[in-house]
Amino acid sequence: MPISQFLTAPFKYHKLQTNPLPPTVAKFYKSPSTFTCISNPSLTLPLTHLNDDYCDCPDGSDEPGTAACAHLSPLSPPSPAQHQNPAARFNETLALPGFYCKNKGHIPLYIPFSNVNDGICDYEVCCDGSDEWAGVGGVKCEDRCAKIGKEWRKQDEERKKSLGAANKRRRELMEVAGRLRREVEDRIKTLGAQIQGQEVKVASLETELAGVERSERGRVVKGPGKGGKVAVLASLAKGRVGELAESLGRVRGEREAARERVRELEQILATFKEERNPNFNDEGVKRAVKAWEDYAARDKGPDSDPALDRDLDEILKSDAENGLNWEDFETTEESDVEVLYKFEEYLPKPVRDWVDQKLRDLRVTLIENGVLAAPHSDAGESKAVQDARQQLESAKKDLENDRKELTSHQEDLQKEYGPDNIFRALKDQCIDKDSGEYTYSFCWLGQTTQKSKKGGGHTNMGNFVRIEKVTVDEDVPPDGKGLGSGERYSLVYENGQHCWNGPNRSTRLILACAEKDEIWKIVEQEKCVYRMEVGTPAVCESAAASSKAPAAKDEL
Ligand code: MAN
Repeated sequence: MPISQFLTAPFKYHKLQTNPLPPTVAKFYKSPSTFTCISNPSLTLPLTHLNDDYCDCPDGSDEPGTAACAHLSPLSPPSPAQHQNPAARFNETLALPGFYCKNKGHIPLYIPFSNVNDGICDYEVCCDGSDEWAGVGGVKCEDRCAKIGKEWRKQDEERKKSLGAANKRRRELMEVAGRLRREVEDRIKTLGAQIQGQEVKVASLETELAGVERSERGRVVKGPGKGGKVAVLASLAKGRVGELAESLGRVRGEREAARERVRELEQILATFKEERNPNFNDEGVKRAVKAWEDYAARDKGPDSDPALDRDLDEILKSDAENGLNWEDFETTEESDVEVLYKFEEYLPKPVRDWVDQKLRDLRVTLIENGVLAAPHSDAGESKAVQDARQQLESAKKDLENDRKELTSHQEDLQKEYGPDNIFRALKDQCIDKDSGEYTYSFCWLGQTTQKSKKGGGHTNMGNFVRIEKVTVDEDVPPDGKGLGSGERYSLVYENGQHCWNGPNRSTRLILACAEKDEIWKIVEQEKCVYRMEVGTPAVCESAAASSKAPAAKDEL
């Protein structure tokens, strides 16, 4: 029996000691007398039943070196993940995940029991050829672990170097992502303060506008166009001002003449009183002298008021001397209101302010009490109201814009940006790849597109909607450009261009660690449903955390 070559009664125990058994289960085979099924301790067998090519234990543990319990094994060969993590193949049925190839000089791996002694050298898993220990059909498998192990270590070295560079790049991306997030947070703070200030400003401009509108309601002159009524008014005013100035000059001259005559008469009467003969007892003269004395004793105030005279001097100066150019008003391009402001400037300031204010207040009161009709609405707004309104509108607009920006930043902070926010650093960067008759591209958190090499526009293959995690189990090609096994980040793009007789186009990106961003593979899984395998440093450390490193290497 070939099996006896592997395990014969006289040195069963010794053979089991040296037989390649995983260190985790070797202890179960150390008993010198009997063997107890690992997962079924109620079943005890004589040692002759071990590796006797007959499956006694329900968990297959009595046949660690033959294919007798292979029917208990999973039909498929161990996956890369199961190679990397042998524990993954232990389940309730099997005590051992497979035949243990110690592979000295390389990495110990499990091979399905069904592959043991099947006449084929499975060097990919059992580089030491131990799976064909029985020499079935004369097959002898040499030990190639030294060569395969050396090649593997070389590649592993390169993989590690590449992983080191990828992790470095990832750390850089993390820094950028962190900085971008902090910028958003800072901007939110700044906007918060800015918005508070703007709210105060808007409130004050609203009050100001209301004040200006109220005040403007008291204005009288309002022409439909520039210079219309004001020009007429200016020309009337010019004539009237001229007449008044002339009259004032004349009255002032007459006043001076009258004063002179009064002085003359007073002088005559004073002389008359001094020089009369008191011995003439003339009653008429006595009464006249008494009346003069009474008149002279009365306080008649100052002869003239110098301040008033100076004002009159100013008023009586010519228009040119006053700097008043009527032509400016008669031909002005400015609005009536502006002109009136200027017109008022030519009145003495205290008078101008007082008159202006009183008149406005009076008009406003009359309008508010329904005594005076409000100015016609079709007359348009005054420049003062327009300016106040414009300032208010502009402040409101700034406030609105800042509020919108704040909301968008706040929403942005709630968005999912992947592990450590890493995709924030890549957002909107795009990667292309030619595949078949198309050039495909994806933009991080943006859009995926397809463009025919024969020309034409881009076809939208989906817009980014969310990040998910998916489990993959695939071989990694020698160049390392493959998804491998484990949990992977996936970016889902949906609602692309509608597909004739099909759905809206959609794309799923599945990401694996790589030194640089690169589309490895594109497949149209079903009509208008695409899948892209993408390498990127963005998921490296998380990838390392989710898929285990090759197991048991230190057991060599
Ligand atoms: C285009 C491409 C293909 C897609 C067909 C569906 O040719 O977008 O990927 O399968 O349209 O009609």
